[in-house]
Amino acid sequence: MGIPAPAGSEDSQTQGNDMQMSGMGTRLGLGLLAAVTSTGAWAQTALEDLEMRGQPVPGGTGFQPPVTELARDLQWLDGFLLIIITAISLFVVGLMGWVIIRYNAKANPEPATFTHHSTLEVAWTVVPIAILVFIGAFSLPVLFKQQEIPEADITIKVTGYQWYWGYEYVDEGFDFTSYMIGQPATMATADYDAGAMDYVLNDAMRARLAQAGYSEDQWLLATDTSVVVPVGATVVMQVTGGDVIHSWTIPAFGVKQDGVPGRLAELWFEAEEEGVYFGQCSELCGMFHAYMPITVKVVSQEVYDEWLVRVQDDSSYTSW
Ligand SMILES: [Cu+2]
Repeated sequence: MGIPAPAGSEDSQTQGNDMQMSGMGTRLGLGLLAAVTSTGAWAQTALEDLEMRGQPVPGGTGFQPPVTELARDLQWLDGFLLIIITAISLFVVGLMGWVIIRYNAKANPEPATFTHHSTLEVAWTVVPIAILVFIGAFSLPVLFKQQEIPEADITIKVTGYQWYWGYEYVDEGFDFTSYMIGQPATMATADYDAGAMDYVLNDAMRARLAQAGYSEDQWLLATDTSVVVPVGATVVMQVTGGDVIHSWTIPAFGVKQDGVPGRLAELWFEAEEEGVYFGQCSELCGMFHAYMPITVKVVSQEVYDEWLVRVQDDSSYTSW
């Protein structure tokens, strides 16, 4: 049973493909140019040209724009619950107001003497149960969708350490660590010579961020290496902890999972748009808990394939 396509949808589809094609052409051109000017910089250039999408914005109060079905579901559920909560709050406040005005000692000097009202008591038990069952009918499917882990295209094991992340591409058989830019492990002697200090944002640190393709806006979010995944792929992350409990999350993907030492938990996502997405460790794990952010780069399949080859061939290829 197909839903009839709205008129004109085919046109916009074609237009969309054209735009995609020309975008790919430009990228291919840039890639070739980069390959000619600097051997081996293709994947890196493609990775650095990505749009910064999943990050906090000044004055932002809501959610980050969702890029997975899970995140869209979560945000929809949040709005849905807000409506129910608002209605209940207004009802309770109204009820209290009515009692205060109508039944105070002055307005109602002769109080009633009854102490029970069976119909009312049944109602205030049954109605909240009905509301909870109604909410559950919408929230449980969202929960199950997160927790039923699908067949993976890519499996990545992530381990939280004090205070950085370790990633292992399980099927490809390679692993790497990921530190916040500004953490001592990411700083070279040249950076210190230029005036950089650990965990301090100054001009030298701005230069260090720029060198990795970031700006001041990504300070405390950008990492030296990132998780790279192709757009549209089903990615399963196996989350654990190497010392204490950490928590891996990307808000724009609608995923968050505690990494508990000795246990292997799973989460999954299917990112729909290319870009750079950030998250932060979300379980208080010690002194530098605030300095172990997460960077995920969602790229085209071609860029991902290229990146895979480079990262496996060249162990010194660590900046991405
Ligand atoms: Cu942590």
